[in-house]
Amino acid sequence: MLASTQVVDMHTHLFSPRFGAMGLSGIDHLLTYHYLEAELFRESRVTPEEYWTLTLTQRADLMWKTLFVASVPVSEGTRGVIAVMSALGLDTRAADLRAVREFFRDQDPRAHMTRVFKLAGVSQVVMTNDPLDANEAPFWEQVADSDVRFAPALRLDRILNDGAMADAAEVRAFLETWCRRMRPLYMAVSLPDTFRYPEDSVRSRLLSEAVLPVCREFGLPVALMIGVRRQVNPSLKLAGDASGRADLRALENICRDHPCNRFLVSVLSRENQHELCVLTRKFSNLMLFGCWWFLNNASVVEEITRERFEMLGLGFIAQNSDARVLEQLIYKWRNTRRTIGPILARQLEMTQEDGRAVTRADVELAVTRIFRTNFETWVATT
Ligand code: RAT
Ligand code: ZN
Repeated sequence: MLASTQVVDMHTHLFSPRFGAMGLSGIDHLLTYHYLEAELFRESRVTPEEYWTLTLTQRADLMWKTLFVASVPVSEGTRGVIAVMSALGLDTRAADLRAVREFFRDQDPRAHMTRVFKLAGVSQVVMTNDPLDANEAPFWEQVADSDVRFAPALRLDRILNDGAMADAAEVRAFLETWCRRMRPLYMAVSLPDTFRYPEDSVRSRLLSEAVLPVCREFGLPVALMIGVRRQVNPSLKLAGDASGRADLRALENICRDHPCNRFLVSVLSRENQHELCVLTRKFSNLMLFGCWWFLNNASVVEEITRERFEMLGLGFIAQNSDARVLEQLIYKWRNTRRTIGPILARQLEMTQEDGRAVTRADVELAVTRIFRTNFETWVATT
């Protein structure tokens, strides 16, 4: 059942074909994923400064040699590359990447994309679209996207975290324009572990006076991803972020003060997971989603998903992939199915033990809710 259910991947960093080279695919991007770069700097003598002077191909070669040829791929990140290669019929013990690169070069991009979606069991992915990204903005001037497999989400980090705009009226007008142009399923922001709400800050004011009102106007939820400590080690670039325990009273306040807004929430610290479940039980305008980034490892996914079933029943979104490279969909969703399948099965088994026979239809309902319809319902404008 879990294997055949088509999931909706509600937060990724993938791009539809219309965004051209912004959409990453292939072995070189798979190997230079920042989850792996963090591992490389611990296994190789290369310094980040040296590494960043290399070409993409050279970086991928170094990664392959260090983590896959001279070592055994055991970590979640390295096994991901192996799982993708294996699913595509590639030699996972190759001495170098020549044949692997050739394989990707020979693929027809559209047919390959369709194959990846099929292998991953994914019907739709939600992108992360930053209207203030100079590379991305021009693509939105073109005609609407015809590829329904990709849906937009309007990312607010530059506005709420980087001080790109300070005037609430200006931000409001900007967001209204972009909601009309982009037609996002939701707005989204990642927030530090120090996030407070309300507080005397530009972020807090922009949230109350611009973001939340525009979300209400357009019937959009806002996704709050709380607990990232950006650039703890800046020399690692994207791999230089860490996580921190947040004070979830901020979330409590924002949900209570804005009952007409809907919130999608993920928190990065393992230590915050239980209180997030508690808060989700208190606020019907809060939908918990995903096992984010450093949590997306079997051991943690297992622990927090069990807790979620126990405390929230089927009322949460079990996972999103956060994929940055197309083919990562294959391994990330394979891992999710492998880890969450048995947990759900055990949960339903206990329901049965307690006296209610579980039918095939019950299983189907459970699987589709946590991997698809909870999200679809949450973003459906009424
Ligand atoms: O998981 C990641 O790839 C991170 O680098 C972040 O992009 C994070 O998921 C985010 O959306 O901020
Ligand atoms: Zn992300």
